[in-house]
Amino acid sequence: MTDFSDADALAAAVRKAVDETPITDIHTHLFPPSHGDLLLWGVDELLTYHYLVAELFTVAPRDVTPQAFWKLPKRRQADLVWEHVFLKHGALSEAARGVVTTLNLLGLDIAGRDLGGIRAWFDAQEVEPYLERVLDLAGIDYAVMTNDPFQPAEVPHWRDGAPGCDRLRPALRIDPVIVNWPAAAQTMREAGYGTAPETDAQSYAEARRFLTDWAGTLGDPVYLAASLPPEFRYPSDSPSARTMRNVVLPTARELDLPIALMIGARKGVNRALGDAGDSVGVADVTAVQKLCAEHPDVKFLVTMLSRVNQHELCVCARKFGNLHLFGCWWFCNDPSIIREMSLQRLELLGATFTANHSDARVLDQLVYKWRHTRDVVGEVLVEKYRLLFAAGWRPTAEEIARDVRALFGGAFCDFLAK
Ligand code: RAT
Ligand code: ZN
Repeated sequence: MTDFSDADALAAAVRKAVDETPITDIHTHLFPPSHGDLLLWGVDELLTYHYLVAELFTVAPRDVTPQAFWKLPKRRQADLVWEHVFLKHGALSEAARGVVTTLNLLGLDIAGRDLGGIRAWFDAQEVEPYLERVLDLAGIDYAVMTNDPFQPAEVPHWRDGAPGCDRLRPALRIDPVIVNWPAAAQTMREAGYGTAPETDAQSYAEARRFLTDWAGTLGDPVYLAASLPPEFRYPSDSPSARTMRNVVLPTARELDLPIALMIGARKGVNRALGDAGDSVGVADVTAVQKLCAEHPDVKFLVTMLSRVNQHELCVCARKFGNLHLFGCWWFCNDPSIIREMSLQRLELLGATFTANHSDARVLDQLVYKWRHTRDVVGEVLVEKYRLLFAAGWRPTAEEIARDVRALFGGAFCDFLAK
C-alpha cells in the first residue's frame, strides 16, 4: 500500500503537511487586546525585543550605554537597534533575520530599508483584526499566554473576569512561589492571604488557596508554570524544593493541572540589560527524574535552556509517561539547535514531544518564529521519512498529517487528555 510513487513525492507531501498543519503555540508572552499596552506589537516592539537589545550592546559604540538606552522613548531605542544591528552590521543573527522574515511575510518592502514607511503601515493597523491576521499568517489555532498574578500590571486586567479571546488561552505563572518565597508571601499577604515570610503549614495552605483562586480567575488555565535556575534541585532542603513539595505539587494535583518547568535560566548576569541580561546554565535532569518518579499522578511539561541538557532530558522522557518535552527554548530557538534537538528527540522519542513554542513577547514575532521552525522541522521530517521509505516503510498521507500535527501541538493535546 502506498500513497507515494517515490521518495521525492513523499518529501513533497511532508513539506506540504508541515506548511499547512495548524500549530498550537504552547508558551508565549502575548496578551489579549483587553490587556491594553501589555500586548506588544509593531515594528518598534520587534526591534526592541530583548534578544536584539542584547545584540545592540555587542555592536554599538561605547557611548551608547544601557543606562542611556533605557531612558529613551521606544522609537529612539528602536532607531538605535536599526542603525547599529541592521544597517552598520549584518542582520545575520536569528533575532535580526526574524524581523526581516516577519516584515517580508507581512508584505512590507524590507529591502527598501524604509523604517519610516514601515512605521506608517503599522500606525494604520487596528489591534484586534491585526491579532487575527498574525495568528492566521503564522497558522496558529491558539497560543498559550503567561499570566502572572505576581505582576502588578497584569492583575487589574482580570478584575472583570476572563477576557473572551478564544485564540489566547491562559497559563498560571508562579515563579516567585518557588524561587523567592519572601516576595511571593508579601504579594499574597497584600492580596489578603495569610502567608508569612517564614514557611509554615499555614502559609503553604494559604499559598495553595491563592493559586487555586487565581486558577479560577483565569478561567481554565492550561498549566501552572515556572522558570527555574540551573541550581534547582529536587528533592532537597532548599526553600524551592519545599514550596514545590508543599504548594505547587498539591495544587497541581488538586486542580488536575500539569506543571510546566523551564529550567536553566541564570537571571540577571548583566542587570543593566534588564530582560536582555539573563543567561544560561547547565541544569540537573535528576530533579525532573525524581519529580516524575515520586509523583506519577502529576504531569510535567519540561524544557531546558542549556543545549548540554538535551540528550539526558530526552532519555528521561523515555522513562516517564508523565513527562512531556516541549520547545527549543530561548537560546536554543536557533535553526542549528532546533535541527539538532528535533532529530535527537525524534530518534529517542518518536513524535511524542512538542517541537517548539514561540516564546513570542511581541505578537508579530509569531510570523517568523513559526516560519523558521516550520522550515527546519520540515527538513528534519523529510530526512526521517526518506530513511523510512528507503527501509521499506510506506507512510500514508494521513499518517504524515498525524505525525506533523503531533509535533506542532497534537502530542501536547494528547498528553493533556491522557
Ligand atoms: O524567552 C524569553 O523571552 C525569556 O525572556 C523568558 O521569557 C522565558 O521564556 C520565560 O518565560 O521565563
Ligand atoms: Zn517565556
